[in-house]
Amino acid sequence: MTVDPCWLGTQRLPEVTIHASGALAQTIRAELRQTRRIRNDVEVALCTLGRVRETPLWQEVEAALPDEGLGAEGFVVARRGNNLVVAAEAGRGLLYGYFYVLRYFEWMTSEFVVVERPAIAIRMLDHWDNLVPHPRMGAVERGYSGGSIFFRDGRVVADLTRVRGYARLLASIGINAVAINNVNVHAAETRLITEHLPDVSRLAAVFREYGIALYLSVNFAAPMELSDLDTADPLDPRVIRWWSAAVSRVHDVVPDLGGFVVKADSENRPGPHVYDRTHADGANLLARALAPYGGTVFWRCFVYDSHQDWRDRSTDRARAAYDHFIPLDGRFEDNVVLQVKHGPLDFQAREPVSPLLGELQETRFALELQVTQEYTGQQKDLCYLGPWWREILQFDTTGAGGATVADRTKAIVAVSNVGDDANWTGHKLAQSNLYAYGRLAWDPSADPVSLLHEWAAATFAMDDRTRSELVAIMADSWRTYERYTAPLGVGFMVSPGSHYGPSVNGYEYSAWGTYHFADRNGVGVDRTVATGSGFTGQYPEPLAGRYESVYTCPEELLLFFHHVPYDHVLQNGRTVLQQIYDTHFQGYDEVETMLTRWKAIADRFEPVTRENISTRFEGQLANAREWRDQVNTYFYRLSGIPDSERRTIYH
Ligand code: GCW
Repeated sequence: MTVDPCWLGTQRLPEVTIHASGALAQTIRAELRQTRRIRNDVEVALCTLGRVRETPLWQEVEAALPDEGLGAEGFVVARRGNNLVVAAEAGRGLLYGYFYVLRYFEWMTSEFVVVERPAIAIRMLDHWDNLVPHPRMGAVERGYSGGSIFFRDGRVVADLTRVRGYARLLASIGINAVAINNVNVHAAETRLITEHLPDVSRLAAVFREYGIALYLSVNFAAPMELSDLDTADPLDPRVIRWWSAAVSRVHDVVPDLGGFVVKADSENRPGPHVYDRTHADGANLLARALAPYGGTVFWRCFVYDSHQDWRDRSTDRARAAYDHFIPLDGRFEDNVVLQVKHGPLDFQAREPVSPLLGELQETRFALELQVTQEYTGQQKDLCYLGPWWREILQFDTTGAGGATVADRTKAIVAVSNVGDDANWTGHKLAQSNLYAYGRLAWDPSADPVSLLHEWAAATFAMDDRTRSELVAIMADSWRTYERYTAPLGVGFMVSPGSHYGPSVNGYEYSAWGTYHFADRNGVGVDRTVATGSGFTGQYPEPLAGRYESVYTCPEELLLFFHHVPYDHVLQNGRTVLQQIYDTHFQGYDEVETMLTRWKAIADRFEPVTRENISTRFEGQLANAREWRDQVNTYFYRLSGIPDSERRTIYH
């Protein structure tokens, strides 16, 4: 199998000299051996600051150093005459500086000096990979790109070439942490911290070469599953001792372990609630065990009642994360990071930003995104998520010109979309989501469309016009996807279980707390303080008031916050029902246009790519058609109100 080099396939550099030592300098040397050369007059030098005077541009570099220093990951790039110098404090900064030059070399033609430092300290990818394929979820839960690149047949793979390839891709976009196994930790994966440790250490060694820290998802009930303890109570001294011994064993083989990721008391996973203890008790147990080694616990806030009775209108899943965690704010150890999904529900194509991200004051937290397209087309449909993530990162959590999510978050995590398919991500163009995630994690102000250009230029050898056309096809695909799926922020009209394709009422009477409440008069979830679940009250003013009123609520979130009659009139003068029809017709038409435009450039791509993308676009068109017609028919039948433009709605 020829493995796709993704965005590391086309770049070229002239000769480079390295004035640095250490493991990561070795990695750069190895990288250079794989990089194609160009003949060029420019002399590139990479150096640590201690040796910057060995380079011709030391004065430029020293003058550019910020007062606070470059930190472990920052770097300076300076260009003058025929010299180009990259300088960093140490290995990781140098590695990122190297990839920066690789990415932009062709454009670095004039004199300049830049200083780069990541905006967010921990930039992580979480894998939902299973050591043993799960009977329903397979090798990778919500994975759409084949099997796991880490595990096969209940073991860590013997040949780590693919893992090394992954580590380079991640380092090239600035990722510095990876959690290798599913947060749903089943029996086999529980043993990653015992019998599989030698293999875990092999994986850690590969990631270490690229400056990436390895994390493990752990099972809160591990003490019971792996020893004869009959409890996992976080305050029980035996449990405390068990975890500290367990962590010490892990550290014997992975001395630089990043830490643990934990999903507890969530979707049937064990946790501290079983013992009437709090999430703080649970997280602190693991945090204290990890502290002597500098490790961190990522404790997920995806906690809600997954056994809800649909008849019960007093419970609102959207409230759950805030209700569970705000009362505990400040009660977590310093090495706990609360991991918060970007929206209050679950990675839908449109949701408001979780109020926890603005309201946690005393506890470190991480924003959690989903690169794997569980609810956004499963890498069958094209859905470039850069614009969505950028919107989330730039969301003003105060509603009044205050701190954005990017300003507040101490870490950023996303569920990986990578599997062992030859092209890593199933849909070739879904590579762009992985790329954009890394780049936005480094620089949350980056423009998502520029990132697409960057990605496309590095991925495909093609002329500027073709590239611009490809970018144009992709740039708005998230909004297209939003249009043909669940309307106006209502979410969860997906097929239960698989989460691909429409099933308008699929979740309406389920236990998962995800309802749209459509009836003959209207649709949407009343989450107001005045008459609904009170979720809007979790936001500070003026956000709370903005969401509370149907007149000021952002329209793309209208049905998330309000139950409105079908004839409610929107700002564009159209009724809600007409808007539902319009967006569904429009979404489908846009997919058709994407396909037509793609066909016009497809023959400029090599056959494997052409075939991959063409097939998926055909599938996307069928999917969009199904969404359009099911959603439109559903609302037409319920309301009896026809489309004002008399387009086809099946009766
Ligand atoms: O969206 C849901 C997914 C589950 C996942 C869960 C989570 C790993 O459907 O498959 O479990 O989120 O984030 O924990």
